[in-house]
Amino acid sequence: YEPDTGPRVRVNQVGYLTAGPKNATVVTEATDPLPWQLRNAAGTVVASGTSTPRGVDAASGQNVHTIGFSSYRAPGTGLTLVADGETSHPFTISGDLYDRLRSDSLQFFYAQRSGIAIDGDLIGAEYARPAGHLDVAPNKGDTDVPCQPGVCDYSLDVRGGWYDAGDHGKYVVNGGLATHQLLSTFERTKTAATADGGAALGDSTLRVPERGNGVPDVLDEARWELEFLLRMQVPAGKPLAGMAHHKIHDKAWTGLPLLPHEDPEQRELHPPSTAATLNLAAVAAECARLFAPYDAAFAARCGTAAKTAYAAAKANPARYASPADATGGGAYDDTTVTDEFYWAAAELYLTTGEQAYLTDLTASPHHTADVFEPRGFSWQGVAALGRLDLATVPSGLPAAERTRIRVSVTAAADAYLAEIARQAYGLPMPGDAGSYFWGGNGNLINNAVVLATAFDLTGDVKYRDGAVQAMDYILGRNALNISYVTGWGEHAAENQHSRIFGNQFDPDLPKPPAGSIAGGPNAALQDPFVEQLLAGCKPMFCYVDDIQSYSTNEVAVNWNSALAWISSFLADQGEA
Ligand code: 9MR
Repeated sequence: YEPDTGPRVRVNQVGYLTAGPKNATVVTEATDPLPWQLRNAAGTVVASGTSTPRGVDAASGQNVHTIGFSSYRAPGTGLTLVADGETSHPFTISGDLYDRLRSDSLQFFYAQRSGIAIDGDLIGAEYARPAGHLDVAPNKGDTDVPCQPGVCDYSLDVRGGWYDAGDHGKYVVNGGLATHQLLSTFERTKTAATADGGAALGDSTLRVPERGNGVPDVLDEARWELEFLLRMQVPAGKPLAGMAHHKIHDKAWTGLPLLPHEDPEQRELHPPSTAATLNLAAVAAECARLFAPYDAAFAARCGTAAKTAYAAAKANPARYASPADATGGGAYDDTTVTDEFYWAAAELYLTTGEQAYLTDLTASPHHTADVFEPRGFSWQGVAALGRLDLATVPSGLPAAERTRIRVSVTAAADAYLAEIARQAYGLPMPGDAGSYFWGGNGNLINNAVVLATAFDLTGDVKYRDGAVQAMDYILGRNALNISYVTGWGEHAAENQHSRIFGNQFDPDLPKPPAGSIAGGPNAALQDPFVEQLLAGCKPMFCYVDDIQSYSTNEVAVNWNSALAWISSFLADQGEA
């Protein structure tokens, strides 16, 4: 199988911020520097220079050179870069490149909503569909969902929330991470200088049914999932009260495509877990502080749920989701929950200022450890979320403690910058196969979130430039010459694995909406389609834009939330 990788000059196909870094990669046999030219839409050469040979890139197996044209700052469209007889895909130079990606990436969550009819007038007629998983046949839920046999003797109304990914499951740990990233996208507007007070994330900035209700739309979207997460908590009076059920999904796997309202499978609640409970505690604590100005009653409900969940987790510190519980839905198993304890204590402390949470936080092994992994944070490792919020959200932490925490963020960002400099494709991930795993695009963007936070804390543009370079990789500067975001870039992914966006199998169904990001290359080839097709692939080539490849090409709320956070940050950079 030989993918069509187009021109050998690889650029961010969306483009480059006017005053930002501008880097490209050329695949070539040449070992000596090559001349390059930047051409405008009329074909006139507007800048030129010579490339820097980088040798063979381990992740792609390609001999590559890098091209830097950061000093060129004139806005324009239809620009191309020419080197070694090849002309890149066209791109734009502009200060507002990312404005619409901010809203597109957030809009994805509305399209993923469960328990509500999707309004075509809001996001396009092709995305209209009836409400999924209410008590309308052939659906079996989610208004009255029993546990798996033997797990509990009650049923819960767990309607709503977002479908996790290409399946119809709803998982507390992953939904919680995504909700956190939406809440954090909003919370950043209160602390970051370039967020300009958050006007771009206010009411009526998204196409959601709640627009115009006086609440910022990104909070409305987050609330859709928060209400679901709260419903997953074991009610008072039941065994394990206050814990959160780990997940709810179909009893058996369904095929593709399948619209949510047509899913005939029995829905089941899975056992409560410590990880899910702490995840709920953390996100509900954030809810309590962020919704306070808009809906005091809801904020109070979140605050109570957060405290109850945290106490229940302390009383049940080692209830782990089973890795074997993966029929009809993903396992999302995790047997290390010290990081979830740390994150939850951090959020509860930031919201309440109470000494008890600070005591737990300070006693956590993560409090002084380096919590920033080279390969990024995700649903299984969440200590970084606590650390980033402790660094940015105002609190009563002693000044020296705050400084130490902030220095840990910039130190991590420095390490990601060093990695970017080592990589010929400029990504903030180590260059070996271990960086190419299921959902790795999300982890990579999360490293950009750390870089962006370091910029917010210090104003040092080298960190902002690092975040931009990470997005260059996501949007086309890569071995496959593909943008992993639907609708963004000349050659972009469009067939992501999804039961809803099943266009590749059924032309009556839509493709994923613009702003949907694919999981990305996965060298472990964990689905039968790529196992066959891509056997022996070099890590950066272990991806295919086919609906059948769930291990490389699925949509998911946790990587779209990373995209939303970073797009919002980049949209705020404007002409900076
Ligand atoms: O993102 C998850 C990834 O980290 C795991 O390795 C993988 C296999 O367990 O599962 C991924 O999550 C999937 C989940 O299990 C089911 N819904 C779709 C998710 C995205 O592919």
